[in-house]
Amino acid sequence: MLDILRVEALKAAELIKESDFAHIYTHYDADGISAAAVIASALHRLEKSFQVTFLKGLNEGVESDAELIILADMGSGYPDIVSQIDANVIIIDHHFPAGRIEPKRKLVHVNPHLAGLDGTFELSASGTAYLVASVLGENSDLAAIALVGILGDKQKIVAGNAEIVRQGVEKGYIEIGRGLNICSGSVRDVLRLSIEPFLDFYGKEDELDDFLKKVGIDAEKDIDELNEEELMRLSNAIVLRLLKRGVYEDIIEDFIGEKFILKNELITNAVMLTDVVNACGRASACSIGFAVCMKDENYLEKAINIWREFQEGVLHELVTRRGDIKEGDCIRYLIMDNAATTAPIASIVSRYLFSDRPFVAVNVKNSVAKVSARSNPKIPVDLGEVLRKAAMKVGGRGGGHRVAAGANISPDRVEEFVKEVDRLCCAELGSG
Ligand SMILES: [Mn+2]
Repeated sequence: MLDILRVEALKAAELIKESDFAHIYTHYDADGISAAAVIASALHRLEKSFQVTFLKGLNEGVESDAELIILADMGSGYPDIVSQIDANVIIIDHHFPAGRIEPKRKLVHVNPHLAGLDGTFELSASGTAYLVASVLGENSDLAAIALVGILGDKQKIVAGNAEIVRQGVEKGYIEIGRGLNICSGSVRDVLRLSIEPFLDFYGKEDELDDFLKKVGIDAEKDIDELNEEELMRLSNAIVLRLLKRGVYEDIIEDFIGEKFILKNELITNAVMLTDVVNACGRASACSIGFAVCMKDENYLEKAINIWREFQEGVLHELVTRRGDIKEGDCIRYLIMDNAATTAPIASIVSRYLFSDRPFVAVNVKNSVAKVSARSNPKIPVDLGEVLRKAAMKVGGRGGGHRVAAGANISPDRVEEFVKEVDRLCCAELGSG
């Protein structure tokens, strides 16, 4: 399945072997951070040195005098910027390639879309990086780190991703178990702080204690130490709670499906490791998430603390602002001032509080209004297109995917923008 891509990976390996140093540029999310860790580990094993720079996007620019630049989780969408780089370039990306790259020197472009795979669900940047690592040497343990990006980007365990998991399982680095796909820690802590799934216990500690008493589970017990029967009782009760709240059904499947255990990693619960790396990225502490992926124990405690603070921050924001959620004709929206985060809030609201309509979160901060919109595949609206058009109408910029999109607009045109988003959504839903 990965054979065509492997041909490109081999070319990348050749280019890597030619130089002693590579400057890796990567995206600041879990997929980008883990992709960089996969490449860096492979380079390190070949006794090559490297430097990693984390970016929000390639439009921030590349400034390096390295002979070899590796772009991870980015590059395919910015042919103009890549064409300006005066170095050998390897792109290891899974975003849809946009336009022609005219490289100044040698270029290798490893992207699943160029090899008959769908990079949205079938192979992440970390998985593509794993493929390159696998032709550089015996690096099959890195399948576990590749899984962090696969989960972080909410991809499916199919096609290329499934092949990576299969290899990790075969070599004993990944174990597929049963249990709840939820973070690790004491039962009370995990349920209170969980965002995926969001269980709505934050700030409702009494309700949580009641819930656990009814289910008959010790709140202080480590959730990974529950026996099979306790686990069954707890998962049934959680599923019931989620269903009562009308969450989007696929969430239940993700939650009680397979659970991945990463045998050799600092954090063995794959969901937890992904969450921790993601939080480090969001908290502008990418290098700490990267260090954990590189198995540097010195950073583990720091990373867990960042994760905890991040979860608390998002949940606090959500709990204090949920009363301000407004209804349009076809959407729901929330306008915030100086909120710490926008995208995670949009995600939770659309998945766990209201999954029947598109949700738009606007955050006015530093004289820019940042917009995050979310929906799910059951809602027949292309949010990427809607945000692109609505942002353009108010002189801003927007776009993205069907179910997750964003925009930046001027703060004084927020109301006009929200109205236009609502109108476009109604038009697509055929009720406008
Ligand atoms: Mn990615």
